[in-house]
Amino acid sequence: MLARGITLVESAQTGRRELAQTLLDACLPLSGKAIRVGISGAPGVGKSTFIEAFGTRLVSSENRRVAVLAYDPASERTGGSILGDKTRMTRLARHPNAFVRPTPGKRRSGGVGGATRQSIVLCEAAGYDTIFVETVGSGQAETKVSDMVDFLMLLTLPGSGDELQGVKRGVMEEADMVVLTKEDAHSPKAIRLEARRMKAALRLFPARESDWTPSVYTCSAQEESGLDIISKDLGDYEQLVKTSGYLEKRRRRQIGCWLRETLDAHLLDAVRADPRVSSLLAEYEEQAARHEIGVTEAADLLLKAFREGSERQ
Ligand SMILES: Nc1nc2c(ncn2[C@@H]2O[C@H](COP(=O)(O)OP(=O)(O)OP(=O)(O)O)[C@@H](O)[C@H]2O)c(=O)[nH]1
Ligand SMILES: [Mg+2]
Repeated sequence: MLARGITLVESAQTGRRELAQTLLDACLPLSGKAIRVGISGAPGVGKSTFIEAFGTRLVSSENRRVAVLAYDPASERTGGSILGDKTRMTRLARHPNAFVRPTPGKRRSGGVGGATRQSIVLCEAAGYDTIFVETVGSGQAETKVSDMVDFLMLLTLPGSGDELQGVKRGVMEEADMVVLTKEDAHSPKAIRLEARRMKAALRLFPARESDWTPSVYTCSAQEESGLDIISKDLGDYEQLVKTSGYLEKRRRRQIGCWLRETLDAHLLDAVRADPRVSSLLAEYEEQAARHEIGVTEAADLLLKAFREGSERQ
């Protein structure tokens, strides 16, 4: 049922939008009690394997109910969503207290799925208390996931510290924890060095509004080592932000963000669906290609046509 609900909210067809809205409205009052954890990191760093190991631990020894929303770039080409991440989380997916949902990467926006927020609401209403959102792991828009989660975990590997500029820096600034994974596959020295580097890099950022100081941990998802402290740290964070009121504040801000994004999307849909705009668009495209009209001017004229059309309605 949950999987079907998520498919419904993901479906962009206007006919189903109303039904999706009805479902969401029913689920919203039941949501909000879970801890929402974003897992980001470069492609292949080990995000899915980590979620499999960590999630399995949470369901089997901490009695938690875990839902995973994974965005799988591999299935983008085929449009299929079953292989890829699900095959990497077989153990977790089979557990009665876990739910694993892979979504083809093509539906993503900014490293996460277009309907991630809605899917989180549905998972919470279904009784899951820990939600993992695995990002696609590339692009600067990846930091967008921090607009949807309570806690952002950045996975990294020894030797990847050189690319601390740009994208990774942006994610690091948002990260509430940095985890060096695959420690079984690297020398203890390389791990220590990288951990020191990460700690030094984290110290350069200003203090968090949450008053939380991100730590750097090392683990191996394959050998299931180092997971205890990660779980404890996550619990400490949850406790801190719940008592301080930061969690509520962050979520309130996220709802504002959600509203603005939805408005943008609806506006775009409305403009693109406008028959006047679409007929003029082809015309202006031609003219702009021949340099007979500037792109900015053409866009302004299209908006004007849209406004006039809406006023007459
Ligand atoms: N040795 C070792 N290998 C690991 C570990 N974790 C993951 N791997 C391997 O690293 C590869 C990539 O792991 P994934 O979990 O698929 O990585 P990912 O970040 O989810 O990848 P994408 O979703 O494709 O970006 C796989 O071959 C894993 O078996 C680990 O702790 N130790
Ligand atoms: Mg993955």
